[in-house]
Amino acid sequence: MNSLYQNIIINSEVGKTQLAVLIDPDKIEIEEIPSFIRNINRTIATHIFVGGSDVKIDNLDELISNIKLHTKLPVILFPGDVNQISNKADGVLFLSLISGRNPDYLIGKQVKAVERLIQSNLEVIPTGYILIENGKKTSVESVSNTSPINRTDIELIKHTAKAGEFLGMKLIYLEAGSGALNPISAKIIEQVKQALNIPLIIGGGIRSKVALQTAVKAGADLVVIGNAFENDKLFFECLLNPNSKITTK
Ligand code: 1GP
Repeated sequence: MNSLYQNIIINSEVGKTQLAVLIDPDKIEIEEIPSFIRNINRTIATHIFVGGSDVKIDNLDELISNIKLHTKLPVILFPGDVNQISNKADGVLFLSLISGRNPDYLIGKQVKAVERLIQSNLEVIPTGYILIENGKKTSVESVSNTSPINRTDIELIKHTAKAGEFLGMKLIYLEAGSGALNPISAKIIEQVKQALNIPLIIGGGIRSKVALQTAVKAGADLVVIGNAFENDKLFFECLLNPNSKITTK
């Protein structure tokens, strides 16, 4: 069986749009999971990400088990901290915040996570995480106490992403921040994608099908959407998959 990472690459090569729905455990009740996930199953979503920058959840295992009861989509952790690791998921983005200069978020928390990861069956995917300024302070910025890269400094964004690749990271994630006013621009995506030989994830502030398509057209291999699904229970309707069956499991 292919790994999660191999599947991301294969899907990219065949030009399949990859969409991850981000679930923030603090913003959803366990009782809401079945209907939420059934709706997601009807969309073009290919992944479910679980995490957030200031999650204080203690029932992560239960939440993820519940998600997995209702979908076959891979569940990947997008942890904001060491306590957001659950062996119930399929994989984890092993993030290093390479746009920042806070050693805790570059390597400190990663070292603390190792014990849990060794004991898990999670597929660990090393990911260079790059925060880009979008006109408003984001929670990643506050929690990590780091400055984002200015969106006009495309050279620095490109070089940071490429440095991540040279360091051996398998994915680069360009983050405008949850609820960002503006998503990462097509210009940034195009230029970073051109410089990279590894898949590119784009997230933050994407709240329409057009914005998703713009990111994909510019070169995003995988797009992450969180808030749009949380704020509008009918958002999934604009991303319906014509081939999906009503029940998928
Ligand atoms: C946040 O990139 C993700 O880390 C998703 O952002 O919630 O704005 O879609 P939104």
